[in-house]
Amino acid sequence: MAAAMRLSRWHTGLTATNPSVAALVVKDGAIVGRAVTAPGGRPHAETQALSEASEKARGATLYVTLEPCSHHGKTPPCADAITAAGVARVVVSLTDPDPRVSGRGLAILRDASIVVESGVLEEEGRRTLAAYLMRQTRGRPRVTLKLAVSADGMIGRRGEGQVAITGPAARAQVHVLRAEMDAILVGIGTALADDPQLTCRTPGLEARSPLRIVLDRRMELPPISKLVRSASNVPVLVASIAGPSASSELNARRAALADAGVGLLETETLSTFLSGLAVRGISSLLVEGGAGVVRGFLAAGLVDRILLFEGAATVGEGGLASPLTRADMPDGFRLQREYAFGPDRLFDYERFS
Ligand code: AOF
Ligand code: ZN
Repeated sequence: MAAAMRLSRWHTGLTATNPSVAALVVKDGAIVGRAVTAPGGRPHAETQALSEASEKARGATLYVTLEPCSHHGKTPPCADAITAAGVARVVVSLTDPDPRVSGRGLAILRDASIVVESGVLEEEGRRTLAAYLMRQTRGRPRVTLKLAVSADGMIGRRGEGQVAITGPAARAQVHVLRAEMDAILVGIGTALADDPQLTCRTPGLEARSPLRIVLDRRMELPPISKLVRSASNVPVLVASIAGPSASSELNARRAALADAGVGLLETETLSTFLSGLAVRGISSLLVEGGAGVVRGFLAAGLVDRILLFEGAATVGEGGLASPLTRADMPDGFRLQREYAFGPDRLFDYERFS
């Protein structure tokens, strides 16, 4: 199961609207089939692992990180495929909270006289599939806040675009983080000041860029911005929360963005915005700033994880104070892990409440 968990993480961020599930078929102590949910979500892990195992699946044990599905979706139920293949025993980490499954997958297997064990490495399963579980049980994505704070507590300099707070190793880590996410978000202030691309540029992982979202009440994202110009390659969504009432200018900007291939989402609150993302199958969201957006998510209690990079560099004169430092973490957040990237450090906090 530990090996399956590692495999599950391989495709994290690539399988929306599905979770990244892994399956291993083991026969006489050897792995004879091995698979993870395919990019885009289908085929599911089990059917691929079973087809690799072929005849060897008969009498074998199947390890799978999530309960096999029981519903007829875009593919037939995995539980039926497992039964048909003659698997003798199935070991599962988590039961599936999807209301279409939710215990029915395990019941199909037991009814076919397959030995079923579930709850194996359940804690690790919860961590591995945390984003999917959040979307299924709370109807919103799991929100991770990422901040880079200088040694003197600043996140940038007034009137300047991107200011180097951390070095190349920490920045490379941010790109890997983007690859694991379904979506990434910045506010319009940051989009205008920095003209960012928000893609994953880690060599070999370029195809794993998440959906890029700009919170932009008045839909002011310029058609000449890097984001809009690349929207046909990597999708962009402009989201307006409690935007102004319709005007001809607003309509013109809305039409220009839509013409450029940018998706539009208009909602009334941060919370309905997040449920709108969940409906679109987004399970994980990385919030990268700026300060106003960070404060908004924190004030609404809609942050689950905080990744705080502490840079060795100082900003000095004209610095913009960080909305958050290690000294003033909101209630409920606990430090889980700590890393060093060259001279910079990363503190990983998770919310427990
Ligand atoms: C599995 N194995 O590898 C995955 C599963 O849209 P569909 O038909 O693909 O169904 C999506 C649901 O399938 C999803 O909500 C979850 O319950 C399950 N994901 N199930 O047996 C897999 N990725
Ligand atoms: Zn399935």
